[in-house]
Amino acid sequence: PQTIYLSDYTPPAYLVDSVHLTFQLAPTATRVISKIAFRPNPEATSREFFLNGEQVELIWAKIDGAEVAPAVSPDGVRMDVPDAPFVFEAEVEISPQTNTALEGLYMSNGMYCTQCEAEGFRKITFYPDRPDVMSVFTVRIEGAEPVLLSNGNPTAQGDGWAEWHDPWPKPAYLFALVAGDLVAHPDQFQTMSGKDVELNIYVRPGDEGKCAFGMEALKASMKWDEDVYGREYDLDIFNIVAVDDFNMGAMENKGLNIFNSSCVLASPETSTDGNFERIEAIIAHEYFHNWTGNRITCRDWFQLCLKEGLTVYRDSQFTSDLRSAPVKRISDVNDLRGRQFREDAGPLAHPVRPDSFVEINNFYTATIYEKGAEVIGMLKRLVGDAAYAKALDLYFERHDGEATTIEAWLTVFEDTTGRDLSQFKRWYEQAGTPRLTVSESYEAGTYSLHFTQMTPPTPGQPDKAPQVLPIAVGLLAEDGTAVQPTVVLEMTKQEQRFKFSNLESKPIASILREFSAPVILDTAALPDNRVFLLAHDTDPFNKWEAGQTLAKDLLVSMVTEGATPDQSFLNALVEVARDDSLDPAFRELALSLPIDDDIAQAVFETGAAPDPDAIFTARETLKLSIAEALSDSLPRLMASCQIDAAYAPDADQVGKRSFGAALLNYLSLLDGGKAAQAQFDSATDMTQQFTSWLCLLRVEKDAAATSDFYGQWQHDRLVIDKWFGARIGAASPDKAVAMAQALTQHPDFAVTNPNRFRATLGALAGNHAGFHRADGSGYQMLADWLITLDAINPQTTARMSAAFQTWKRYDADRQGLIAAQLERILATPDLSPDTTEMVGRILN
Ligand code: DPP
Ligand code: ZN
Repeated sequence: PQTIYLSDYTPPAYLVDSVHLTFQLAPTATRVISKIAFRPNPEATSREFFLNGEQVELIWAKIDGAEVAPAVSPDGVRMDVPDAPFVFEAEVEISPQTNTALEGLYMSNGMYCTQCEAEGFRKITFYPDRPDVMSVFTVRIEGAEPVLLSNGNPTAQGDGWAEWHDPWPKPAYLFALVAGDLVAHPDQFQTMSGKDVELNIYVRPGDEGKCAFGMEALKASMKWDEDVYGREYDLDIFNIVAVDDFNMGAMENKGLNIFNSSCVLASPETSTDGNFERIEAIIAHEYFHNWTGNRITCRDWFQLCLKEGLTVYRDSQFTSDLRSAPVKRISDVNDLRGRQFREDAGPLAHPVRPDSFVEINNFYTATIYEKGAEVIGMLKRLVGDAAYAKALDLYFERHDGEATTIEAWLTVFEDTTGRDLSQFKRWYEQAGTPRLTVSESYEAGTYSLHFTQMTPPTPGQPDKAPQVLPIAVGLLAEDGTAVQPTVVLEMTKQEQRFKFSNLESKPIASILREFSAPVILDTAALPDNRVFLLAHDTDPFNKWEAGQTLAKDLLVSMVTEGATPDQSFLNALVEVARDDSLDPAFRELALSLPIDDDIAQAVFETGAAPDPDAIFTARETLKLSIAEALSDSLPRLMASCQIDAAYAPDADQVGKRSFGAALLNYLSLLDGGKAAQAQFDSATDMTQQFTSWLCLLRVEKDAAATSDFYGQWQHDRLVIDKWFGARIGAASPDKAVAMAQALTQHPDFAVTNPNRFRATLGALAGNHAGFHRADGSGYQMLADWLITLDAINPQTTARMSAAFQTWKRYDADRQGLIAAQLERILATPDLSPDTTEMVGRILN
C-alpha cells in the first residue's frame, strides 16, 4: 500500500462540467453507462488523463464519439485525450450483490444502495474520484424496483425507470442511488424564503411506524439551521433512506441521505432514550452537512475536519439548544476523553489535519471529528459569539460552491477579526493532548494562577510548540459565592501567570470551566478543593468534574494501594443526589463512575500496569459503597423519578428516567434485583425494559428476563443488536469470552452485518476485564473474527482493530499475547490495505 502526503497535493488535470449516468440494475451484472464532459484545468501542472476505477469491468469507452482503448490497471484507466474540452463515454459492469465491503453500489436485503465517501465512487464507474472535482449530475435508473432514487430533484419517471437531476455541483463522494421495495413516511417543510420542500423517510415495509421521530428531528434541524446560521435548504425534495447493512452511522449525500437503520428508526417500544437522542443528533449532523460539507466541501481528504469538525460542532450546538447544554457538554467530554484522548495517547495519534495516510477510511476518527469540533469551540470562545457569526457568514459567502482548505477557513476568521491565527493553527497540525499544570499563590489581595503547558511526543512528532489555550476560570469564596465570574484567560506561552487583584481573601479557583480547552488539567499542586467544588461550583461542568476526579483518584488508590471508599466522597455524592434543585440528568451523570478503561488509563498514568480484574473489583466495591450510602434516600429519590405522562423522549422525561435507572442500578446491589424485576415485568417502553434488564444482567438474576426479552423481540433486528451487546457487555470477567463465543454461534449472528458484528465483537472489546483475561482468550477471539471479517469488509475490520490501541499500557505478559495476535493478523494472506495500515500502526 502506498502512503499519500498532503504536501504532494496538485490540482486536478481536468475538470468536469457535467455527468450523465445510466444505471441498468441487475444484482450481479449492473451496467453503468457514463457520459462525462471534461475540460483541461487551467491551474493544472500536468495533462495526464487518469480515471479512478476499481472492481469495475470496462465494456467500451469513447472520446468525442470515437471508440478508444484505454490502458486498464487495477486502480483505473489512462489514455490520451485532446488538449481541449471533450466528452468521455463508457459502459462498465459491476456486481452489487457480491459487494460485501459495502463501498460503492451494493445490496442490502434485496435493496440497492451506495456509499461513496470517501472513495467508493471509483467502484461504480471510471471517474476522477477526488473531492476537488465538482460537477452537476444527471442520473437515469432502470430497474424493476418500485422506488428508484438519486440526488437532486426528480425530473421524469415511468414504469421501470426514473430520472434525477442535481443542479448543485458536487464531488463524486456525495453521489447516491437507492432502488428497492420501500415505503415512504412523507412530510413537508416550508423554508425561510417560503419554498416548499417535500420530505421523505424511506424504509422497508414493516418499519413505517418507526419514522415519526426522525422526521420531527429533520424538520427541527432545517428550522434550526435557518434560525442560527441563516442556512436554507436548496432543493425541492429531501430524502432519507434507512439501510440495515452500513459501515458508518449515516451519509450526507446531496438530497439523499442514507442512514444506518440504527441511526434513524425509532419507536418508544423498541428504542431507548439514548437511541432517540443519538438519532436526533445524527439526523441533524447529516442535514447540516448540506452547507458544511456539500455546498462547501473539502479540497482533499486531509481537510476532512473542515466539514466533520464543523458539522459535529454544529450538531452539538443544536442538541444543546434543544436539550440541556450542561448535560450535553458533560457527555461530549466523556466521549472525547474515552475515545479521542485515548487515540491521542497511543500509536494511532494523528493531527486533526493529518499529513499522510494510506487508507483514508482509517481517518474517520475521534480526532478528526471530536477534537476537530473542540478546535472550533475554542476558536469561538477566543473570538466571541458575534465575531464567530460574522466569520461564518463570510465563510458561506466566500467559499460557496468550492472545495477548500483549513487555511481558507482560518483566513475567514483572520479577515473578520484582525487576529493572527498562525499559532492557533497548531491545533490542526500537532497531535497529542496538551497537559496543563497549574499552581497558585496569594499575597496582599492578589491571587495568581501559574500555568505550564506540555504536549507529549506522538508518532512522527517528537517536539511540540506551545498552543493557544482558552482557559475559563471563575473564583469562589469559602462560602460558595462567586468573587470572580467566569473569565477566559488566553494562554499562548509555555508558561504563563495570570493575576486577579483586589480580593478580600484567598479564593478557591474553578479552572477550565465548561472544559474550555481539550487538555489534561493537572491540579495536584493546588489545595484539594474538589469536595467543596462538587458542592458549590456554579459551573455544572466543573461541579461534575470535581466528583469524577475524586472517584477516579479513589478508584486508582483502591487498585494500587488497597484503599477503601472514602466517607467524605460518599457523603458529598449523596448530597448531590439528594439536591432536588439539580437537574436529574445532571445527578445521573454525577452518580456514574468512570468506566474500567478510564480507570486503567489513570492507573497507567501513575506508572503502574493496570490489573483489569483489580479494576473491575474496585469499581464493584465502590458501587456497593455508594449504594449503601444512598440506601436511605433511594425510596424518595426513585419516587421523584416517576413520570405520569405518556412516554416522550424529551429532556425532562429522559433526565428522570436516566436518574431513575442509575438509582435502580444501585438498588439492585442491595435488593438482589427485586425492584428491577418488577420494573422489567411492567415496562411499557424500551428504556424502562432495557435498563431494568441490564440491572438483572449485572446481578446475574437474568435468566428468565433474557429469554423473555429475546422471545419478545426476535423479529426486530435493532432490538436484537441490543440483546447481543448487553449480554456480552454485562457478563462478568470470567464469562465474557464464553458468552461472546456462544453468541457468535447463535443463528442470529451475521458476520456480514456491521451492526451485529459490532454488537457482538465490539461488546467483547468493551468488556474491559473480560477482554483482557490473563489467558489471552479475549485477544485471540477478537483477532480470529477480525481476520474473518477482513476478507468481507475491510473498513469495519480496520476500525475495530483499534480495540488493541491501548495494548502498551498492560503488563509484559498481556503485551506479549496482544503482539502475537497483531502479528498473526498482519501475516494473514491478502490482508486489506485498511487493516494492514491500522494494525501496522498499532504495533509500532
Ligand atoms: N457520513 C459520515 C458523517 O456524516 C461521513 N461524512 O460524518
Ligand atoms: Zn459528518
